[in-house]
Amino acid sequence: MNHNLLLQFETHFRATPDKTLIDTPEGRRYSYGEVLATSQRLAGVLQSLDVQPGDRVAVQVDKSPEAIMLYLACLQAGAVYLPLNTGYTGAEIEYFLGDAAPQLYVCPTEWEADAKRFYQEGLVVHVESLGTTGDGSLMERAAVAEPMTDIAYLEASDLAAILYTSGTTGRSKGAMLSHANLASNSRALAEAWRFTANDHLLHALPIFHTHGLFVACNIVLTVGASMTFLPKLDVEQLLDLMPRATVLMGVPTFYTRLLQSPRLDRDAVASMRLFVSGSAPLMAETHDQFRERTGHVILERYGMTETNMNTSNPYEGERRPGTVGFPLPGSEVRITDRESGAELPRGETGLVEVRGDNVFQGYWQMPEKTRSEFRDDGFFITGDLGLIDDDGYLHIVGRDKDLVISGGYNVYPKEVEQLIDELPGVSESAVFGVKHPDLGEGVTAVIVARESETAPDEASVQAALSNRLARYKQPKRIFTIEALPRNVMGKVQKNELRNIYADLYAVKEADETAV
Ligand code: MLC
Ligand code: AMP
Repeated sequence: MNHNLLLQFETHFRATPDKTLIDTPEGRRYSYGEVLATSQRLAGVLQSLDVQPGDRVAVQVDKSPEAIMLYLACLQAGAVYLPLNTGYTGAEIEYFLGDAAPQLYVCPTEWEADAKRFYQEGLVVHVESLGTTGDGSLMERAAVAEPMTDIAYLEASDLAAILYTSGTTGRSKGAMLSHANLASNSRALAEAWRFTANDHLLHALPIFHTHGLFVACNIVLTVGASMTFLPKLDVEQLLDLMPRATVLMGVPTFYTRLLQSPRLDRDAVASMRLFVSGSAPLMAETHDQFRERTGHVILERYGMTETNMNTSNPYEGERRPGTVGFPLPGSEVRITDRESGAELPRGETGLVEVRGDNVFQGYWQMPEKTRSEFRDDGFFITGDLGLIDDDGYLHIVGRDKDLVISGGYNVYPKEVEQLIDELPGVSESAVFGVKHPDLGEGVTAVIVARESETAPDEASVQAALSNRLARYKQPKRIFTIEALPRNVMGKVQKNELRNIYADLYAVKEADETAV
């Protein structure tokens, strides 16, 4: 049997070729038939560039319908789609390309001349460009390419995608997701959230992460629904488009920002049947305010790049604020003791572990790391801390991993600390998250000067990091302190730092502005 994920979408391409699959706020519209034809030509381009099944195709482009067609082309050709955040800077990109050794790197049109150096440096075999309006060298090639018509024959464990997630050791890890991982999870979600071909999704998330690419797009493609692609979150635009839509998926920042608009009321959401939140904790307060304003109870779910979606609050039944619901069909969740690894009874807090068809194949070229994050019985240790209550709802209560989630993007402090520590005059540093009204957590740093030297000031640290880290990873505020708080074991006490700076980003009552 061919396990290619594309087969899960294929019936809709054939059955409803005239139906709109993707449209854009400026009125561009792509039917299922058009998407199929273009993606088949793009698959033909991949073949002409000698992209073989299993080869990586690194795609670092701005959001566009054509980027989704390229994703579909990779599935068809059996290539491994490797999306990269456009915010990544030179050194970050070089690491990903060096690690994944892609056959092809696709970048925005305006980067193409510069990106040729990756080819010259031997990091990739081909460099092509893709713009947001159907432009770029890749589309020029597609216009004259011979379409690929067959679909690569694949095993369930063959890779569909590699998504890089930053690591606690500072080195990013490529999470390998198979065709069966993605296919099973989108089927489970479509069923759990009652998706049908009549749904229309408002899509304002980036498409280089699990949430915007797999959760959102794969569900739409699985049921033959349609979606509007917004380039990024723009609350007023979202509200303008809402009367045409039935579902919105967002990170918690989407909902806190929507609540700031006086236009958000019951009339504005009259056509909507579902609001989904995930990627970071949704505050119970946001949940309650949203229900009061709109009558809708946001459905919160829990997932990870490595595992796709694990749990969800119920579509029918109580959606409990502050919880992430129950395991999805095909997924198992257990809570274990951090020290002994033994499973804990309901109500007790421990490590969240998951197992199921949704769980990834391991980290690209990191077998040791992969082994250390799995139990012998196949459960994956998420690094999240949680408990299962008496009614079976999972609560995520914290993280065992040193991680900051800012506006739904993960920032691993180690990666930032390593760069700060290299700066002249810096002895050591600590990076941590502080409650932020818009982003959930704001990345914050403290530095300690070398003995009898002066530490660089905030602006110089920010300037030094600006070309080395994506913007969202850069600390919003940086302070110099005498010494890092440590426990008797010498471990830096980030909780203490979080407490000291707890009100740093609090909205000031007087002027209502956030830092
Ligand atoms: C943008 N900026 C951020 C940021 N996003 N800074 C910190 N954290 C963020 N998340 C910076 C920009 O670089 C810019 O800096 C300034 O903030 C304003 O940029 P913007 O482009 O106007 O920001 P905006 O569009 O408002 O973006 C905020 C956001 C966006 C929250 C809407 O970040 C977003 O869409 N996040 C979703 C991330 C996501 O999809 N996560 C899912 C991962 S998958 P300057 O200085 O240049 O002005 C996953 C698994 C799962 O976690 O369970 O889903
Ligand atoms: P990522 O590595 O970007 O996929 O981020 C995954 C992490 O996001 C998880 O391990 C959790 O820490 C966090 N996360 C995702 N969804 C939720 C949620 N609903 N509530 C709390 N944390 C979440």
